[in-house]
Amino acid sequence: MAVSQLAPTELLEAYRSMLTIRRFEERVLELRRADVFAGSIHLCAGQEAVPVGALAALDDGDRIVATYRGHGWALACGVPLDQLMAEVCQRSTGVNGGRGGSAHLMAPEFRLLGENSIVGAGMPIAAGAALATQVAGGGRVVVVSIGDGATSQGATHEALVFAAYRRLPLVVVCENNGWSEMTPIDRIAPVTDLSARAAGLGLNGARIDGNDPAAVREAVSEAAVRARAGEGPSFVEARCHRLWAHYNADPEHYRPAADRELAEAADPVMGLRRRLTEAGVSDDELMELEEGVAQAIDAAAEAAISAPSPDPGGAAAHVNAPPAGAGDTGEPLEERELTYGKAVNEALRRELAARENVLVYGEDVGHAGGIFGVTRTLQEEFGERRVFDMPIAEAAILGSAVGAALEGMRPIVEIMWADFMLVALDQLINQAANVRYVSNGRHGAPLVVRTQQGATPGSCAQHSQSLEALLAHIPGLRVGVPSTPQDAHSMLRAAVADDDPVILFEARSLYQRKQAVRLGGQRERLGGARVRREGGDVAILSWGTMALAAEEAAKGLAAKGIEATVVDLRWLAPLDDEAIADALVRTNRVLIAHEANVTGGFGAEIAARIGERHFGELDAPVRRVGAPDVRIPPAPALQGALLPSVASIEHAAERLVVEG
Ligand SMILES: Cc1ncc(C[n+]2csc(CCOP(=O)(O)OP(=O)(O)O)c2C)c(N)n1
Repeated sequence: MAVSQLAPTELLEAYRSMLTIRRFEERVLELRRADVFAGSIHLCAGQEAVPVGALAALDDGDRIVATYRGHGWALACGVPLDQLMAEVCQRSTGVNGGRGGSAHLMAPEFRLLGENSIVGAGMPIAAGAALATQVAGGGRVVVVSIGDGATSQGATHEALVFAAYRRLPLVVVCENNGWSEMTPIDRIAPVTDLSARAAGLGLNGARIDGNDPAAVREAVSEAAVRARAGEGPSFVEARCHRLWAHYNADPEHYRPAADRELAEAADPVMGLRRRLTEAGVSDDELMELEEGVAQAIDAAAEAAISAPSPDPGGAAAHVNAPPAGAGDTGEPLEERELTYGKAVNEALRRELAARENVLVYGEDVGHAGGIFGVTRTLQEEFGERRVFDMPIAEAAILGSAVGAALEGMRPIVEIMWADFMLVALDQLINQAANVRYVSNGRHGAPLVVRTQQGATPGSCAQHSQSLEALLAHIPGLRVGVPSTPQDAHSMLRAAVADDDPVILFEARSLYQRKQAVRLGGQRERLGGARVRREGGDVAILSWGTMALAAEEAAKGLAAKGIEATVVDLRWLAPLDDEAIADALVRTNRVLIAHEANVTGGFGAEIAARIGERHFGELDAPVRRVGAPDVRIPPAPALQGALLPSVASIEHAAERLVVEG
């Protein structure tokens, strides 16, 4: 359908929406130049027909994920003009109270799951939102907008592979304006027919005129019909022009004048106005509409300028919701002898049974039941809809968990080895961790990542790291390191109940350890250390594999007449500062033991906190035992020389008591 085939009222409405976006962008550029707010803005002038056409094809329940160039999408979604203007101006009245700004705003209440300032990162999130609606049988469609540059991103590729494999109701709208920031797409991509790239991954592809809102509407509409019919994702390449610079301060020294002239000649707002005139709409009618748009923009700008800045007193609020409290599982209390791995399996089984919105997925997790057998039989019991295998695509695993969580699911995803998480950390650190804060506390990403870590004989330097400190460093994430079958079970159940992203670092070396595990009854709260042993001479603070080693070391110390308190901290975020203070008061000597490398290990954080809060109370400096700052080799003889052990903990604790 060409523009001229739209009904006159539709044509006028499209013009009003596109003009509103254009005037909005002009005004925020002026406000930025007048220093009404700080930072960069990426404006979408020249691309207005894409969001306007796309939204015209969608239903009220559908969802949108946009890029940082997303003001047009926000307006087309119906985010109120004044709230959007105030957000771009970083005011308290903004849709996110000034926490999203121009490039990272979130407004799920208006269908906009969020903009994204990380190129390509919205793709796996959108795929996850599409997964959520597919699982829930909701019939929704998720539209994700990306630029041409974003088609080269790993996260984009992973999301397309995942969406095609699961036939997710996802419509990718690629706004191909020919520029990846300052570089033309044909300089960096041998295949510039971007829909062909997607076709190679099994998606329906279409290449359309992105200056024409009717062409966009038609293509998105067809894609949405296919998506709702269960026929999977589509890729709509909307060819358009970036009318202005990449961002407000970009001098565009790299851009040929001819390219800018081409963009000006193709201006979709002016083009639509000409067509309206040709269709017989009078100048008076157009001017009245234009006056109305101008007044609305003026009012929104004035309101934003005079709106208060966010209250600095609230700057630290909404990083996390309160941790999940204790609760009744509604299951009879029982005790069973289980291995650590089986205890995790039992927690997953019970959560899948208890909550329809729990999903369990990851690489080899479904059919095979996990490379360590931890998810065995869950797919048989709960079906492929809720327990399934993922492509080897960690960004898709983690990002889809964010999107699914935003849409009401409680995904529990497995990253096979903690080392593999490193290829996709963006989705945890830049995405999951931000949701609550950026949305001003209105939304969360309640997902659980299970992974396993640590060194075992033969494990190479890429399969042996202890990485908990990396994630405990990130505000917004919760981090647990269970050391026993009971904790592996109970902490996972607490994690699923929590409203924020939780990462649980299991220990591969402990999967076969057995213990009588209490199941059912009361679900424990999230957080809190466990005192494994009490003694007055020295406190050993530890977690994960070294918590067990510390208990063993304490037995050796006892044989020498040294009584140790052993605290298994279990959760590093939130950290049980009280348990640390109690142990310190009881002993006045603290040893911290962890398997991770010492520099920047979480022990450093604990030592610093003790220094800040308890300076002068100790009889000896805080000591740490951990792996030295060396890569981990597979040869057991070399590992043995590096890794902390029962003996090294015992030796360090003894020295602390004897020598101070
Ligand atoms: C992961 C990542 N790498 C690099 C950047 C810096 N950057 C911001 S915008 C941009 C260009 C993106 O081009 P495209 O996807 O075509 O979108 P457009 O700017 O044309 O809307 C780049 C490289 C970023 N924000 N995120």
